[in-house]
Amino acid sequence: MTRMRDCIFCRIIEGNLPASRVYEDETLIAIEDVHPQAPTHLLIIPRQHLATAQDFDSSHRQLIGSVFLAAKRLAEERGVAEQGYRVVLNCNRAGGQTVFHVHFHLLAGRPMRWPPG
Ligand code: DGP
Repeated sequence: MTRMRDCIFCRIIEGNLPASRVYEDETLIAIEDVHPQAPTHLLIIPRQHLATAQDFDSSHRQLIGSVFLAAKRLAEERGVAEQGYRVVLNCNRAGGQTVFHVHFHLLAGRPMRWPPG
């Protein structure tokens, strides 16, 4: 699978940069966010290097579905499914994206405001 040498998340996926892994399978990993914005803040990261959500195409349908099923399971494991959680994808700069390897935030453990900032 394509890896980007200068990509933080590719390095974490390869095991060359430490991270607290909470889940992994053949298509994705989930880690604790290093700057948590909620009591539960996990990052669900596809193993395949895609810079942004704009790189998704129809070949990624199964991958995208796997992300949401992983989010559901992780929320259950964390005991936050019933109280509620949020799954966020930031796309490009104005969307709040800072790491250009596509990833989904799973946030929970506090009330989520709307609209988001
Ligand atoms: P975004 O702004 O959507 O691109 O989110 C990037 C997130 O990645 C941000 O919440 C902080 C987190 N992050 C950045 N570098 C690292 C790292 O080296 N390790 C971990 N665990 N999280 C990181």
